[in-house]
Amino acid sequence: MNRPLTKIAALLLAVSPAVATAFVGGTAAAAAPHVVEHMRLITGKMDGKPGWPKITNASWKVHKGDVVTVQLVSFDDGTAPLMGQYMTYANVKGTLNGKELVNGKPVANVSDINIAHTFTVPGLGFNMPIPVAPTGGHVVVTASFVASKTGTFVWHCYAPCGSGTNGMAGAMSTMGWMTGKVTVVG
Ligand SMILES: [Cu+2]
Repeated sequence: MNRPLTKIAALLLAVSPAVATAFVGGTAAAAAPHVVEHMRLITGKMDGKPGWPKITNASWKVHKGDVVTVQLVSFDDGTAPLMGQYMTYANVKGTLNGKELVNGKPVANVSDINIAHTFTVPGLGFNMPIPVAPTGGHVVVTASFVASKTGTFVWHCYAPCGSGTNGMAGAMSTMGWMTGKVTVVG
């Protein structure tokens, strides 16, 4: 019986070390898989729909237990300071060390006046404030979290970057622009 088991284990190891360890009941705990999600935030001018800033990929899927690093490159040079109850999203929340990297520099918050957007996943307690990019340039924001539970979690931008009287319509309320889904599977 040993031989076939070894063969299957080797095959599983090639596919997924974590699964193989679980299957074989290995003594050494496998390191949590680390995945990187690359996102781009482009302006309405860039995507041909003025007034409609957009985050791509708006939806992605990870596995429970993954250490997920979100790397968002924003080209938006316009600010949209947070208002009222949403001002709390100027603070970084739910990341591995309580911070995010802005162009490689660790910060725990972004001053409200410099906020352009947020990438917020309330169901996972995760929030990345996105500062304004320099005109004609970009800003790179990076933060990591552990996908601790399964489910489909809608993310929102809480900066009023859309249209309408309070900036919460248009892109802000349209799936694929300033809202999307993070799916965590078992
Ligand atoms: Cu936004």
